[in-house]
Amino acid sequence: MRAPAGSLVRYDRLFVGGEWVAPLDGGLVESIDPATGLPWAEVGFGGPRDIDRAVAAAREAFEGPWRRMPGWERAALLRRLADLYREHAGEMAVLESRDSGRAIREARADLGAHHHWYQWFASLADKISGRTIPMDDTVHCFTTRVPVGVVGAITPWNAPMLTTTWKVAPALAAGCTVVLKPAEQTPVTALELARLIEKAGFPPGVFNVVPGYGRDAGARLVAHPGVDKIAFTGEGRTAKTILRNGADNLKRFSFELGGKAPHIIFADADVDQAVNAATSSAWAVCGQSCALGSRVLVERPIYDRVVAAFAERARKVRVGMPLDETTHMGPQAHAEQLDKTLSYIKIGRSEGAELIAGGGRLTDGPLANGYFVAPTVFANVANEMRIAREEIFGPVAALIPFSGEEEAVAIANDTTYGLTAGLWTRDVGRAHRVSARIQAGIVWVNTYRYIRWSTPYGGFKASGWGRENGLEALDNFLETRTTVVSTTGQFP
Ligand code: TXE
Repeated sequence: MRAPAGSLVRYDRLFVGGEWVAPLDGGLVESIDPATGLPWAEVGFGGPRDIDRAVAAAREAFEGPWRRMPGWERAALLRRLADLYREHAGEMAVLESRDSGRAIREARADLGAHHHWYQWFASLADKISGRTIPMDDTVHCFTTRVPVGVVGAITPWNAPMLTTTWKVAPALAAGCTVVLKPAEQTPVTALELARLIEKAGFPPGVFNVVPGYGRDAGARLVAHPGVDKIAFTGEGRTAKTILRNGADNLKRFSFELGGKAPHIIFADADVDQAVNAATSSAWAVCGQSCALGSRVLVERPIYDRVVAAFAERARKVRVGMPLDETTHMGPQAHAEQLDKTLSYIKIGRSEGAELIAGGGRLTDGPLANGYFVAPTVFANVANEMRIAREEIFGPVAALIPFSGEEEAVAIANDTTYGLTAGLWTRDVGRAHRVSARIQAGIVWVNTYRYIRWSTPYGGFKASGWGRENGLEALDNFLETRTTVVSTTGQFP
């Protein structure tokens, strides 16, 4: 499955029905290392016929061994997977770093925590239960929670394994089977996950991976009548296409889409802490995360101080090769994202925002051919500007001044998105008052991007449908069946 092919690492097989198979459609596609702009791996991409086989395998497993397996046995398999994941997280972090350009220390910290998701959802797998419903003494009414069926998981390239883990752990815990279609730019770690699932001893067909393009493999998965549910992370526009294409059999959908999070810093905050959080969240994952506080709202009395601190921090970020242990920030994950980020930097300038740090591509020395962008800070941004309204997905912070709570809330909510938000204040009353008015799925107060397996995560408004993580994540993969049994045998 994984073999050196000249200077390229080759992953030429798909994982379908518990076997490593050559694609029927498609063929080998080069995966580009965004730090060099050169291919580093060759990956077998599947197409519609491969999706068809994977869905058939997932259906067979769902109707057969997986449906019959008691929750405690599913839990044991998930625990075994958690142990294997922990063991291999270091190697997988290196592969994710090569494929997506994430700095190795960030990738290692991220992947090093994923086993907790498998452990935590394992602990829920044998506790999925319904309720008894009071009606009257002629009937006994109860509900059962049953798996939704075959899940098509479609993931993006910015945090390939995190977005996969957030879907696969609850889906398997709920008793669903999965066909995973990873992003075309970052397919490698999904195949490594399949190796771990195989090693853990899951029945064939419970988990399948078909790397491929969105327009053929992804589109077929979405339209396939044998798929009961699509769990997707990616762009809002893609989500709308998916909704239309998957409408025929009225599949279930959960969507985790973009964000343009307000990170609000009041003048009474611990400004140093707030700046630490706001700057690190502006540039983490090279700006390519939906959770980042890309709109930094700063109360006027401390505005100049925060602007100066941002500029200073931006200059200190060590941008470099992803596998270098000292690197803070790697390149953009692929060439289109590089172009997108650079184009927004141009837009910000033309809109009249004040560029106070960064502002372009970095091409010095070893960075010459990679997709590196300098950490960029715009001050005096108005919320009407495109750089404050549209998701850039690059290391670009927009600093917006405000006066008082009312204006902070108005600006924070003046967006089509509603995924995450942050606020910094020492006033406990204000913390509760303001956070209660923010239209976002998660609001962090005096902290930021603090997420665990148990924390429900998902968007209001155009940021998505449903919640990942937490007990709520299981709802994505379960149906409720109500049973009413007559105790008298009499009708009515
Ligand atoms: O995402 P797409 P793209 C945002 C971010 C970024 C922009 C574009 O702003 O700059 O989206 O990224 C699959 N049927 N986010 O174009 O297209 C595709 O193969 C089925 C935010 O790469 O949404 C990949 O596996 N599947 C986001 C996945 O969808 C299709 C993370 C995501 O790709 C498909 C990523 C189709 N018709 C980007 N078309 C976040 N929420 O964090 C594509 N795909």
